[in-house]
Amino acid sequence: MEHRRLTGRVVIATHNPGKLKEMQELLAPYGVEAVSAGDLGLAEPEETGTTFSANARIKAEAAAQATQMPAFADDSGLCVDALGGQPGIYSARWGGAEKDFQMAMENVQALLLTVDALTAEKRKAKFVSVLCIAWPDGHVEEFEGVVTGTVVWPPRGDRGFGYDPMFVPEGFSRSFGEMSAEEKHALPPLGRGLSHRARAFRLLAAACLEGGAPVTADGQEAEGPAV
Ligand code: ITT
Repeated sequence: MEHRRLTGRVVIATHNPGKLKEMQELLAPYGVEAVSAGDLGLAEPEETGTTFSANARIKAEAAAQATQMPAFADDSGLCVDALGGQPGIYSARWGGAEKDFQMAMENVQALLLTVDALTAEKRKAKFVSVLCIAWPDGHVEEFEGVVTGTVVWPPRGDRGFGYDPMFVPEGFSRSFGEMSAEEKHALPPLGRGLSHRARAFRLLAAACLEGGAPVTADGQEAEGPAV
C-alpha cells in the first residue's frame, strides 16, 4: 500500500494530557504543526471498538471529520498475561471517572494476588499502542508498537502517567515511572524509542513523515538505504 505523507497541520486527537505531551514531543522534530483536540474543543467520541486498532480509528476519524484536518490518535493500554490481557483496551476505564490510576494499579495488583502471581515470571505484561492518522477524505494509516516487561508492586516513581509506575520494561530495572521522558519515548539519537508509543511512532514516521528513518516492525533501525 502507498503510504501518505503528513504535511501541514495535524490535530492530536486525545484528551489525555500525558499522552498529548508524548505525542507532541514525538511529532516536534518533524516540523508538523500540531493542535490538540482540547484546544479545538472537540468532543470525545465513544470508544465502541473491541480492539486498539478500532478505537484508534474511531478517535482519529471523528477528529478528522470534525476539523477537516488530518488527525492523529492513539489507543493504548496495559495487557497483563496472568489476567488474560486485562485491563487491555479498558485500561483508561479502570481509572474510573476520576481517572484515578493509583486505584487502577491497586486493582491490577489485587487481581494478580488472587491468581498467586508473585514472581516476575508470573507478572509478565506488555504495553500496546496503536497510532492512527486519518485524513478528511477517508484515508487512514495505522501503526502498532509493543513493549514487554513485568508489573511490579509497589508502584515506583512519579513520572509519566497512567500505569507507568508499575511497569518495568524488559532489560531494565527501573519502571517507566522512574524514567525521564527521553528514556521512555525519545527516538534516536536522543533516546532509543523504548515505549510502545515510541515504537509505533517510529513506524509512522518512517512511512508518513518527511525525514523519518526506515525501521523494521520491531522498531529497530532498518539496514541499508531507504527505499
Ligand atoms: P484518549 O482516548 O483521549 O486518547 P485515554 O486515556 O482514554 O485518552 P485510551 O482509551 O487509549 O486513552 O486508554 C489508554 C490508557 O492506558 C491510558 O489512560 C493509560 O491509563 C494507559 N496507558 C496507555 N499508555 C500508557 C503509558 O505510556 N504509560 C502509562 N499508562 C498508559
